[in-house]
Amino acid sequence: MKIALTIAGFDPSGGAGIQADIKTFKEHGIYGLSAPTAITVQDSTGVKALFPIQVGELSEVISTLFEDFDIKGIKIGMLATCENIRSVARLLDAYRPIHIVVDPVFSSSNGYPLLEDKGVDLFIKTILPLTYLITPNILEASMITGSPVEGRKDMERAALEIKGLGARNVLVKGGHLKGIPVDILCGDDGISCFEAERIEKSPIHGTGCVLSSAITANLVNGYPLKEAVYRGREFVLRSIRSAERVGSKGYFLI
Ligand code: PXL
Repeated sequence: MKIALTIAGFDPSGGAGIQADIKTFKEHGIYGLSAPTAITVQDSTGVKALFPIQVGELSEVISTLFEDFDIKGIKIGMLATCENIRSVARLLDAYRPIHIVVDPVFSSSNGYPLLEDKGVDLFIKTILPLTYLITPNILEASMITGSPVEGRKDMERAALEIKGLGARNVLVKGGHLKGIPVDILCGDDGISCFEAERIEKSPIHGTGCVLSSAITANLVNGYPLKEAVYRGREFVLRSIRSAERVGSKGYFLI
């Protein structure tokens, strides 16, 4: 059985975070392990509060899993604190799994901060250079590069710049821009564009988590990067199509 690990936040509504990742791994035939970085309090309208896990607890969970399981891929989502970032970077450096896919989660869809203030700079210095693939949306890409990302040309420039900061491959997601959703992949052989139809299901929660864990699963299943990204995006589109308003008030949940 192939095994992947998610290091991310716990979303009790199940649309994002480690539960979305585990469900996605399972749908790809992958056995999923998880290390929670924080407990969020949220319902279908978004995040209300965040309680980070103690850093010692997080590192003990991760190192215990690494000692036992043959982990072929890791998806990293919300890290919540600088201490968690330092600890995860140290552990990744020590164990060096092959596929590290990072969704740089800085805030929730409803605007709640999911990483403490100084975390972005530390993330850029420590986690980003360890990643095989990083998957920022336009807001995250602009926070990483320090300049606005407002169209396709900006996305290409940001992708190249983030690769220059040490990420092996970069997928800048353009879903928040108007028009046909385009994602830009910058890898060793240059830039590729992925286009898709827009499915009107809004507001929706969890798409970023599902995309990064689906790509992780595809890489673990042996697909080369572009194919893994293509299949990951198709999986998210199918998930969006079948998403429902599970709660009584807010988001469509995947
Ligand atoms: O979509 C960002 C995100 C990631 N991880 C967890 C979340 C959220 C947004 O709410 O709760 C656990």
